[in-house]
Amino acid sequence: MKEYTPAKIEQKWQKIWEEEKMFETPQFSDKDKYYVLVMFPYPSGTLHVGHVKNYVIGDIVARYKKMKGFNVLHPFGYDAFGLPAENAAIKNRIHPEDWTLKNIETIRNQIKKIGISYDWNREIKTCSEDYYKWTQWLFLKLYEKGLAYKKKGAVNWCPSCQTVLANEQVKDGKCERCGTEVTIKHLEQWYFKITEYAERLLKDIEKLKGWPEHVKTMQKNWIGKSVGAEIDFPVKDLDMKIRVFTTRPDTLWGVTFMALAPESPLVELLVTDDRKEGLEKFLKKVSLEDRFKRTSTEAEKEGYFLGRYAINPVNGEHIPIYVANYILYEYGTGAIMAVPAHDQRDFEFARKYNLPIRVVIDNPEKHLEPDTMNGAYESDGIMINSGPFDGINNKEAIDKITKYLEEKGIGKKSVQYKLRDWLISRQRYWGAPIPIIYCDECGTVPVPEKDLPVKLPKNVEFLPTGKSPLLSNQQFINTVCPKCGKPAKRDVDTMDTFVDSSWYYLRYINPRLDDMAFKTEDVNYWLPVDQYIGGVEHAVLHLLYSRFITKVLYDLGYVNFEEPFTNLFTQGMIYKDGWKMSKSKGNVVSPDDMILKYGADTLRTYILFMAPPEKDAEWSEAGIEGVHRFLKRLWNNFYTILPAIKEETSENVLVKNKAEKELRRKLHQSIKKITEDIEGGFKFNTAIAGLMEFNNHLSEYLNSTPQNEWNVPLLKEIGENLCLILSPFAPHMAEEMWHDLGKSTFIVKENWPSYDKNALEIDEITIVVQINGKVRGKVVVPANETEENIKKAALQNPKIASYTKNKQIIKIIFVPNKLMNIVVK
Ligand code: ANZ
Ligand code: ZN
Repeated sequence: MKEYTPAKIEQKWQKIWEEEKMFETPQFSDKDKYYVLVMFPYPSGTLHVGHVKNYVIGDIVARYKKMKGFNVLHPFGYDAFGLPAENAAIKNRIHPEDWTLKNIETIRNQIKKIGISYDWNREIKTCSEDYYKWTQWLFLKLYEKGLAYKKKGAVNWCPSCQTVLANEQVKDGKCERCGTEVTIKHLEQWYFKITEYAERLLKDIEKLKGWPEHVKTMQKNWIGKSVGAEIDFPVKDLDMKIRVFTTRPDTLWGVTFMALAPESPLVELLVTDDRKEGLEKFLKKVSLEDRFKRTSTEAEKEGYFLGRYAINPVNGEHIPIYVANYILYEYGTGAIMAVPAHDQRDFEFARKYNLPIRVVIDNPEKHLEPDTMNGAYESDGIMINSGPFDGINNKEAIDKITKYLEEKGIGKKSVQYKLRDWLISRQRYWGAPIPIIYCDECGTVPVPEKDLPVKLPKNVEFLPTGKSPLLSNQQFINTVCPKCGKPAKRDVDTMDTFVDSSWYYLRYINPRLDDMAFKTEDVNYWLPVDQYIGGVEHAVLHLLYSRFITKVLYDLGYVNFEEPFTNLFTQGMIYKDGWKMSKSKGNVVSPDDMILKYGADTLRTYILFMAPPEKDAEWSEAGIEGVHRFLKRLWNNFYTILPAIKEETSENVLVKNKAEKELRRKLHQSIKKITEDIEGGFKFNTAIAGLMEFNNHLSEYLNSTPQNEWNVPLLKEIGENLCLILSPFAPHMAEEMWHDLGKSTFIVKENWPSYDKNALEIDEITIVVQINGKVRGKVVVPANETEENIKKAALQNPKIASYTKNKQIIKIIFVPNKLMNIVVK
């Protein structure tokens, strides 16, 4: 019998598929389109099996959808700019470009050996000129629309990466990439006005029916919408008002002090002369504190009295004004009305500085007394001490008071978002230059589209110094003004790589187009992406930016859809020895090694069999060996029956006995199960388990049936269908078997099989019988037997009868087709 030699057959079919252009996607077709997209990798080294999981999942979907008759687009590329490449290049004393291109070479070869069905003609690299030219074009489009702007402000600075970071790149006060504590610098930077899209980005989350709930929740929280009111508090003795933002206008009568952010310019204006010196000291102290720690809920609340009072506009009370470390300058108005009785932060502050606490919302269950409270009462209740609003529910009061403030001209309804504008400039080398020129005469001038790309020069000293490396290249900086022709200077910053990846899914549609980023007509045919697959680490950053850019392009009339990704699947990670696979942990498993040892088909099948694909899973050598043995058994079964079925011409399958009927039923049950597992949400592990189970039935049949009694038409039906349902998981092996059957077509061009409903019918079923929850026997009954008759059969069964003898039957629990539990006393 033919031996299973993965190394030989895998290389053979990969070569043939390539020659036959098997996975090239026509731009248009009569078929329905299906766009499968996997998140493209940073080429920052070689791939380990954890990365590969993403691509294998995508490949199952792509191959399956092809067989279901779709025109499938399944492209691949590289997120090739960025800091990892630059840092590694510095470490290895090699140019980032050389380093990146070398890695891309390696990764491409690694992936080709896995047999992923990519259309390699559409491969893109974000670092190539013909790509970043269009990233720069995108920047210009945003600039024209007033959505790209420069401003000076407090920005996140990573001292180790030596560059600014977007808010989204800061996790718990640390650089998302290197873990270094982020500091604050005051710098002039470029931003994209994502805040202008906050409401739409939030509202359209509802449309994302095919996204995991947790990802949608993370986006909602990141956008962070708060509805409340802005209220003006006049300052005593000064002609000035302080505006606050509050989500709780219902607590306005309970305000006992006010607090400003240390960065607020109002602080200097308000402080009385005798308090100036103390203020200096306080501000200095705060400036040394970490901003993220300072404003966290656990942090010690601290403040300083400015010597000044504000007037509560609803009751005329004088309230002291403080500057406090827990107030953020960038949120709301940078100032708050403090209500210690109902806000925990204010409560802690009031206790520390001996400020009054006044309850204005009473707990309906137990009357609140400020002196005995040991924390703020933040729940709902009944309004008290609140003038005309006493006695009503505080929830109701929120709207009423807001209206009241609007009528009196003291305040107005206000909506705030936590989302900040997207800081996109970076003081690093390896990225797309910002296409802007500064001219003494004309000011800020965008580079005209015809002059794109602004090429990233190769000859640059890129060691991080905190300044843009492009500053070191005079040839790059010095240019002429496109408007007036006088000498001018280029912007020396590069764009955040998240700009590159915010639109790459569009470029795959027209990857080689050189006079446009993409064709609207083509993109409108292919998008939105039907299935996006990637890591949950991008739940906010990349996915939010892509949604934003799509909406901008929609508004500009370049695309006719507002959301780029209809369905999103987030895969789990692969662990080894209890740790997430990573080079630094030294626990990576290389796909190349696994392919050498077991073959790509085994690797693919094992990765999917390990666990449900959305779950994290632990790599196990025994596990992959087990899967390899399964494929070998399947192969052996196939080649055992091959000589017989190859000769068989009849398509007419008749089953003559119970064993044949059962085997055919199992086949069609497996087709049904595998189809439903794939369609019904990526249940690849159970689909593979279904294949294994079927293979066991086949072995059983072959072992118990002499060859001259084989039902050959049935085995032929099995042989053909096995190839088809195996093919998304182990495509090389399936293709080899398919061709050995004498087929001249390629399996991915075949139709996915449908199951025969009639074959699924069962004649007899086995019911497990329990007595008081313990299994005591079985009864075999006709498939559609009534519950009553099954009970009778069970109770008459001698073995069961011996357990029920002289006992009282209390009740009988019946699970149809499975189980009967007789409860006795
Ligand atoms: C009075 C009040 C009473 C408040 C009360 C809360 C409870 P979210 O939901 O996060 O939007 N706040 C406003 N601006 C702030 C800033 N820049 N820095 C720190 N805190 C700020 O929170 C809104 C609430 O956070 C606002 O409502 C304000 O405190 C505070 F019983 O006003 B509240
Ligand atoms: Zn000029």
